[in-house]
Amino acid sequence: LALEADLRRALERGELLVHYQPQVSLRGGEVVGAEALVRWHHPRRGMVSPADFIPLAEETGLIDALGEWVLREVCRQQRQWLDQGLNVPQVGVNLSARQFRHPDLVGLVAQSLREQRLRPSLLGLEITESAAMHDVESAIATVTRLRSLGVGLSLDDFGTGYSSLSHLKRFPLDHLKIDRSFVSDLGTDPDSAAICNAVVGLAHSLGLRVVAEGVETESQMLFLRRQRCDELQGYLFSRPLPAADYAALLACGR
Ligand code: G
Ligand code: G
Ligand code: MN
Ligand code: NA
Repeated sequence: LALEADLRRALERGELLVHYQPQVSLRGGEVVGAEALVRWHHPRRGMVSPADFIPLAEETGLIDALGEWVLREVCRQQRQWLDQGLNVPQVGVNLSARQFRHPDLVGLVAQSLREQRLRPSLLGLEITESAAMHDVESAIATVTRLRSLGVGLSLDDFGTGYSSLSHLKRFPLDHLKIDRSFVSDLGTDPDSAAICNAVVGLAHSLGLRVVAEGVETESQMLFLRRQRCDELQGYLFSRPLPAADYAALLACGR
């Protein structure tokens, strides 16, 4: 497959980059974090969406090298911003199911932090609900080891998998991210409103903060604020931004 060979070379050729989507507090409106989202600037195809190449990378095993690159790149970038005097919040990195099961994940995360002398709380990791619930006992063990490094841990795409509450409360997480499918249906589907409401209540009862993803409209934002959701991420506030634009946003918010 042409795309697979291309992706293999993309890493070496520096065609991958990371965009940063800000997350803002629903109370004060300040930027409290960001999600790192990888982008591939292909020399002929133009921008290739991660929705197209992440699944390919998972199937072929390239995700290990790609994921390692993203992790290192985010740590390098956070260090550079710190050295420039920017007051940076945590950046969350997505882990695919295969990365999450990798036997040396904890070592890689620890090494990436150490290399850049980065405070662990400046890095977050997002694991999907389905990856977490696949092999629950070993997933809890992995999250517990990651957490003891001091990094943030979010459960991503929450509401789309099948978390049992008794399992959920054994994961030492700090954020739940409400899947954007529920947010986008807020105005039209009463079930989605009920689900958002239930997720916020559940998260708070477990001591977790809630991020709503994919917030695009003012009315979604107002609804989520009334429901006491903590943070929002979505086009309403900002698209994922190139690193320089995200840094400029942080700088003007100081
Ligand atoms: O930006 P969006 O189109 O940006 O991303 C599409 C999908 O790709 C999302 O499900 C997102 O979680 C995933 N994704 C984006 N960046 C990364 C990454 O660095 N690693 C992994 N594993 N998934 C990512
Ligand atoms: O699977 P994950 O939750 O990591 O994916 C994040 C995805 O959501 C990325 O593809 C990102 O570009 C996308 N995204 C972020 N904000 C919005 C939004 O407001 N609307 C839509 N439709 N997608 C969004
Ligand atoms: Mn995510
Ligand atoms: Na998500």
